[in-house]
Amino acid sequence: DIYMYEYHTYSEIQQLLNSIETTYPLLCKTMVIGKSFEKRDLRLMKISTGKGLNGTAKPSVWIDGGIHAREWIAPATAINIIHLLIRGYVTNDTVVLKMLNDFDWYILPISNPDGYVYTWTTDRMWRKTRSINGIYSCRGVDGNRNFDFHWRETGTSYNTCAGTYGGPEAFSEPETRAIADFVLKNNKSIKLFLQLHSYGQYWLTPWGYTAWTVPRDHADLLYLARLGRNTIRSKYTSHYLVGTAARMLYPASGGTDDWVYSVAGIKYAYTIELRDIGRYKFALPADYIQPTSEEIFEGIKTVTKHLKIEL
Ligand code: 0X9
Ligand code: ZN
Repeated sequence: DIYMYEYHTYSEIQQLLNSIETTYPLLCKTMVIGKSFEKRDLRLMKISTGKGLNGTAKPSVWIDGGIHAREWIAPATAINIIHLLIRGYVTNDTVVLKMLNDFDWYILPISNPDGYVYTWTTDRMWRKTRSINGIYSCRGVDGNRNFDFHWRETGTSYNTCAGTYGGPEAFSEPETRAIADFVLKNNKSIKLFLQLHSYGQYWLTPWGYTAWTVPRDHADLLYLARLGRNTIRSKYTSHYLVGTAARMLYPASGGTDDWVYSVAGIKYAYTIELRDIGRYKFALPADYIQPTSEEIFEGIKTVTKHLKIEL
C-alpha cells in the first residue's frame, strides 16, 4: 500500500480511480460530474453497496478535496478514504461494512484539476483555478470564494491577482458550478458534506461569512464535530479545534460550506483543515499522508455512526 502514502499527479489519480472501478465494479463507480476550465475531468468515486432495505436510495456522504490546489494532503486523504472504505469491505470489517450499509459515498478527490496540475508543473504554491480573467489580468479564481451565498462580501478580493479573488460573478468557474449542480441534484440524500483543506487542524462549521451570527443548527453542528474531533484526539493525539470558520479563522464569504448548508439545505456541512499546524504548511511531507488519512477516517467513523442514529 506504499502507493497510497505518496503524493500523486492528476493523471495518476485518474488512473487509480479507473482501476479501482475496474477491480470492484459492484462496489465502485466513477462519474465525471463536469469539466474544469482547461477541460479536465472532475472525476468522482461513488461507493455503494446498493439500495436500502426498502429499495429506496440510501442517505449519502460527500467528501471533496483539492479545491485549493496547493493543499496536496486533501486529495491524498480523499483517495485514502476511498482506499480504507474498500479495504474494510474486502476484509469484512464490521464498522466499515456498517458505514457502507448505512450510507452511499461520493468522493471527489480533486475539485480543481487545473490548479492541481499547475502546482506539479509550475508553481507549487498555486491556490486558485486557472481560468482566464482577461488579457491584462492575472489568472484564476478562489473556488472557495465563488459560491453563491453572500458572494464577495468578506475575506475575499476584487483583485484578479489575489489568492482570494472571488471571480467576476458567483459560480463563474465550471468547477464550482459542477459541484453545486451535483449537490443540488442530490441534496435530499446527502446528509454529511465534508470539504478537505489544509492546514491548521480545524473541524470548522458554518458560518464562514460572518462571525456575528451562528446558523440555526449551530449546537448540533458543534456536537457532531466534537465527537469526530474527540475520536481523533483519543486515537492519534492530534488536536483539531472545533468552531465556526469565521470565528476560528477569519470571516470569508462565498465558501462551499456556507452555500451547502444554507442554499442546498444540508445540515451537516463542514470544512476540515488537515495537518499540520504550521511546521511544513502546504508542503507536508509524504510520511504524514497515512496518519492524517487514518485519523480523519476514524473521525468520520464516529460522525457517521452518530449521524445514523439521528436520521
Ligand atoms: O480560506 C479558506 O477558504 C479556508 N482556509 S484555507 O487556508 N484552506 O484557504 C477556510 C474556509 C472556511 N469556510 C468559509 N470561510 N466559508
Ligand atoms: Zn483551502
